Amino acid sequence: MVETVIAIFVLTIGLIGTAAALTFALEFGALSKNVTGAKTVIVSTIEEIETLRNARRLEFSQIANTGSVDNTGAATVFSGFSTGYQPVSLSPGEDGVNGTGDDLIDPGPDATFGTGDDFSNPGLIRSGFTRRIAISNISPTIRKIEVNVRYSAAAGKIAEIRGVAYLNDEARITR
Ligand SMILES: [Ca+2]
Repeated sequence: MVETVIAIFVLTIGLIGTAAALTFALEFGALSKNVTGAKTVIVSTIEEIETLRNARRLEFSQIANTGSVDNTGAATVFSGFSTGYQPVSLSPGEDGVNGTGDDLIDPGPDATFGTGDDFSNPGLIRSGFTRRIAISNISPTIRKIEVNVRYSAAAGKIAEIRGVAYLNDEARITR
């Protein structure tokens, strides 16, 4: 009888141990996925900015945060990258650039931006992440691009990853 009780006790301890390991594995799996997602957001943001420069879709002087954009001589007027932590959108919005103020604007049923049926669509938010793009001048020809992404970590906490890139004014692809 005593041996049976001890055997059950040992088995219970063993099962609790397994359950704890399983919970940890599940939590770590979800966390690892979010870390990967956050890194992807950072890399794609930096690569997009580099591409905008290379393709001359934005002039070097336009690659800046809102309020610091110099549109002098540029083919199109750019409003700049939003400051502070913002939702990550699944759509770049009317300007075709991710990380700007129009990212969550939905063109509405007519699929045309700038018409009366446009609306701000929270369904475009990529949940679980917020992003800050901070662009500063290192010199007249070099800009520092800092991208911070906050993501959901274990136990409801918010963690953060930062990526830093330096961009010069030499577009490698010509039109
Ligand atoms: Ca945009």
